[in-house]
Amino acid sequence: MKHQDDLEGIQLTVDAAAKALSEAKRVTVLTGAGVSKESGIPTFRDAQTGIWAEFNPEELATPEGFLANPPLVWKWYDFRRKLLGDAKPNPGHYALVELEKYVPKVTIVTQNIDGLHQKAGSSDVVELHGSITRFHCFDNQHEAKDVPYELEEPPSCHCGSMIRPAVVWFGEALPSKAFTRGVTECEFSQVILVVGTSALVQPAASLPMAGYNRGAKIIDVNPETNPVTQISFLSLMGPSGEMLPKVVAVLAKRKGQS
Ligand code: BV8
Repeated sequence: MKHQDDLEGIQLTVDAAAKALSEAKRVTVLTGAGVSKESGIPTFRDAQTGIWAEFNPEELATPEGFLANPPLVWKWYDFRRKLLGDAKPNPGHYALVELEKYVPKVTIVTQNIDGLHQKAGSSDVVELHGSITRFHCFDNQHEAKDVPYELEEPPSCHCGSMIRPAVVWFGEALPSKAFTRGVTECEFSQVILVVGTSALVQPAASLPMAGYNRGAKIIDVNPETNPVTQISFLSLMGPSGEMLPKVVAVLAKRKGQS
């Protein structure tokens, strides 16, 4: 029966993923927008709903887009910050926290700007693309605190420059400390979990290969195939909120704890 085979196939893959993780001393988890989907946050490309449907996110999320129309880009981020609202971590985020009980060193390297890994309790989170809940000024990166919602346009910094979200826009370099950490963690991990990313955005998408070239086992967790699938040791083809808890449950049994 096809369905039965599918379930048996998934269980075999889950068991193999748990075995690889049980033998690892160091695991890096590279996450994208898909890991937050089950928290009700649309993925980067799905986010364009309602009045934003006519805009290309890759144009809004640029310094040029911001300078061309500061109120528009400011309101787009306000809309997305409100989408975050009281979004909560989902079972996928929590499974990555529990993973820390069974693997000596777990590092989350995320492309997400929603802060949900930290909210769930992951102890080591590297933010490659910054955070939608932090702000600094455009010209001098002066930090701005307590920025209210519902402003019609970006507020000004004490230095006179416009305030912007502390995220990395297209065409902007990633924070060198964060990216270097991401590369190092991947290069020294025995297993790299790649969770919920279309693996299209560079240089974040190059991280799994950095580990693969050093012999890391790549485990892909995504309902769809993506560029990482072809270098994956295993592919868990399903939602991370379902797949990750299954893997960690088997890992817990293997480690004799529940
Ligand atoms: C750089 C913050 C150079 C902002 C983001 C032309 C001009 C300029 C640059 C370029 C160019 N061509 C290429 C580039 C490079 C560019 C790039 O990669 N472009 C892509 C589009 C080709 N990269 C850059 O510009 C980077 N900077 O190159 O600088 C430089 C160097 C030195 C000095 C100066 C400059 C900066 C890239 C960072 C951009 N900022 N975010 C914001 O969010 O507003 S990227 C943004 O998009 C997200 O952070 C995320 O990284 C990305 C979306 O990717 P995903 O997270 O993967 O989300 P996506 O929706 O794509 O996929 C979701 C996946 O989840 C899917 O696979 C789906 O199947 C899966 N899924 C769905 N449900 C579930 C699930 N998985 C699991 N469970 C589920 N339930």
